[in-house]
Amino acid sequence: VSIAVLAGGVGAAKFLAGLVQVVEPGEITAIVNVGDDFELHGLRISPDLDTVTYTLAGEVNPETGWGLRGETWQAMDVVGRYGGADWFRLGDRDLGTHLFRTGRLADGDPLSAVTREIVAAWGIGIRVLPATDDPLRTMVTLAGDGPDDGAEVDFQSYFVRRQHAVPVSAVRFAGAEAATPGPGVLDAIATADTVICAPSNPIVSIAPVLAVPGIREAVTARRDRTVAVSPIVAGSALKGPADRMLVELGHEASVVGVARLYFDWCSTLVVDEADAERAADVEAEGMRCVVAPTIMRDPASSAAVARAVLDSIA
Ligand code: FO1
Repeated sequence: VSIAVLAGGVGAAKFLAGLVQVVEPGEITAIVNVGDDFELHGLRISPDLDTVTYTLAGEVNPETGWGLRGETWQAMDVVGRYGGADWFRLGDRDLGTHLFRTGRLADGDPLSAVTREIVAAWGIGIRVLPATDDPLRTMVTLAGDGPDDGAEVDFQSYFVRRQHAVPVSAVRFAGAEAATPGPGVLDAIATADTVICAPSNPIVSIAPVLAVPGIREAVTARRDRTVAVSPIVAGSALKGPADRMLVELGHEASVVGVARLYFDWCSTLVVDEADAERAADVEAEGMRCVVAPTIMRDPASSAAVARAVLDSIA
């Protein structure tokens, strides 16, 4: 078997940590969102690539779901002393990754090659591919009556700096039109026995992957073999602002809203048992609906979710 997984950050990382328990890691390719990437302090930061890598290495910070465990913050304290940007918390260990990535990219190597080196060094058995090596940045237009109304900011300025506490009126993926899929991405989708869309934010994790010209088409060609896990359970996101974002952008924050966004390119939606009564509504949108436990609390429950997803499309 070979499996391609469309992935964002924390939710996808937990799912992948389950999947490696039920299939050979060497058969898994994660195709990871880079729309959250940005530069700070002159450093190239790729949060979703790092969250996936650190989680599979068993080194992710268990309190936050991002960053490294056993972290210290001395460098950030010094940045703060200078009045520098310390709202995006780069731990002393995590900084090593950003220093290495930034230096290697400055040498002229693509993000995919640098990611391969980072992943190899953490001893992870799965393949981790950036959706694209080209610059693609998720940009968020803020709404509401504050001073920010109508301002367009990069993703982290919305998500971390403003703690995703402001409403949004639009999302776009700057650079997407000119981007090309990263090396191996289209092939992984075309040759996979199963394509899985991880339980990640549809608007800011999955959409930027599909926005790279060629990727959505490649997944659509595999629609019969593509299954998604709903990141919305009983109308709420388990983590992050996906539920609010869906509503603010005119969608329904429910498994049915997810089905309307995914049915073009995905045949099957796995929804949590809490949404069992909406399965018929999902099917009315043109997707097969499979009800299973989807909450990932620990390695055992993540493995159970992965197994249910594979069974749903066996
Ligand atoms: N998320 C936060 O809420 N606050 C932070 O200070 C923060 C720092 C950070 C550093 C490195 C990294 O890889 C991720 C980090 N994140 C932080 C998480 C991250 O920005 C978001 O969770 C994702 O971009 C959303 O998928």
